[in-house]
Amino acid sequence: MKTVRTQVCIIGAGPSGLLLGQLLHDIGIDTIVLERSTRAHVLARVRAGVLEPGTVGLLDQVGVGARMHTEGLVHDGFAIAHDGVSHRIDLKRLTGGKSVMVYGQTEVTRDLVDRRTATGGVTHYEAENVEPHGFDGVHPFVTCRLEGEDLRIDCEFIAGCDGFHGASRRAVPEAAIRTFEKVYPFGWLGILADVAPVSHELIYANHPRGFALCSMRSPSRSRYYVQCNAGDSVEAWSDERFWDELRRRLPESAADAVVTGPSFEKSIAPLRSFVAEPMRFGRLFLVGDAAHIVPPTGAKGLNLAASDVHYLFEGLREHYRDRSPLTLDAYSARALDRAWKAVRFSWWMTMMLHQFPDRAPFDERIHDAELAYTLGSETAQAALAENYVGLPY
Ligand code: FAS
Ligand code: PHB
Repeated sequence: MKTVRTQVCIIGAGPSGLLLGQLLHDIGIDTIVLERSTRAHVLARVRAGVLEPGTVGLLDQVGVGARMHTEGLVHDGFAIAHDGVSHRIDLKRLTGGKSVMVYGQTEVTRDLVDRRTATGGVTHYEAENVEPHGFDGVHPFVTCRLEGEDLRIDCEFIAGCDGFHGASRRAVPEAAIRTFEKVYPFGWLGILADVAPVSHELIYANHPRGFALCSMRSPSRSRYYVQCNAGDSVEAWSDERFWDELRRRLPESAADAVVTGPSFEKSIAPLRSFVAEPMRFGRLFLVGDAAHIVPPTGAKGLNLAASDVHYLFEGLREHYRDRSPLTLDAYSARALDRAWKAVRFSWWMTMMLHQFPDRAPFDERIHDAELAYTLGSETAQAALAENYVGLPY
């Protein structure tokens, strides 16, 4: 078996892996990224759309902010539609000047892939049977199969950036890890269409027929979602059915303004909340979706991955620069503290804005009161805004 060596082996070339790899590369720490899929598959993923200021700052830090600041859309607020009325949440005023950046995860990933290539970072795509080993000792290594050859990568640390279905969390002994999960009884059916967005800001709609979200990728490309049944299939949703259902769930003025057109991407995402504790196992660190999943209602998934990367990067930089273990030792607690607050916010937004078919009458009234209080209270909206733009790192 061929053996190579690096300082940090990163499993997964999604946003977590690529952002961590670039941060480390930029301070001279050697990394190898192993990705199961093809580069084209990674770049074809649609997924998230809203970046917190903290995420924007990290992308600037690794030199991939130019296209984001040119093509991205700065949003100072968004609307919550309920009972035919649209209520604007003024993020900028309620947070003392913070905004969010609307810039698709697809573009973030492309920018990071291009940056890694330009700076000579090593990424192996189509790596098969990737497995972390020896991370409970001081000589961890990763094995995989690359172009038909078995490869061993000796390293000092392993970053498990391989998402919810990756190999890293699976490699942890069952007795060493504790997981928490809530599966929601519905999914999000999302489309992309090259039509002008219905509004210049996002609209989160709560309607008796179900949740809907009006988002975008540019002034000429819209991203829409409707809540659908958990077992629904994309085949059951023609464009016509989608546009009709979306308009039924929006206030009349918005529904009348929807520009329809052919979708070129249509997919259903299941919704779950999931957290694995701890996020460190000796020399293996779980990062991003490998450690936690949130329903996309709060636009937290990608942004949580970014704050995990920030904490892990700080720890690795201190290890290599100052030979101190303190920040690495604090990684799991710091990341989980912020993650659980984002899991709570995403759960709260999901409970408040979706229809739950079997909700008990008492819970229905509590839901109505939650929404009425939030839409009627400046204090409640300030708390919502603080979480939406992202809690401090
Ligand atoms: P990712 O899953 O993005 O990346 C993990 C990478 O590891 C992938 O490239 C995968 O191919 C690779 N990998 C997996 N197993 C491997 C193995 N064994 N060996 C090597 N590589 C392996 N977030 C939002 O904020 N808003 C949204 O609207 C939203 N929509 C989403 C829709 C879907 C269908 C999904 C799945 C997620 C969505 N998310 C959304 C969350 C999403 O954006 C994630 O939070 C984000 O991709 C996290 O990035 P990573 O941690 O890098 O994980
Ligand atoms: C998106 O544009 O894909 C998006 C925006 C906000 C969310 C979820 C998804 O909360």
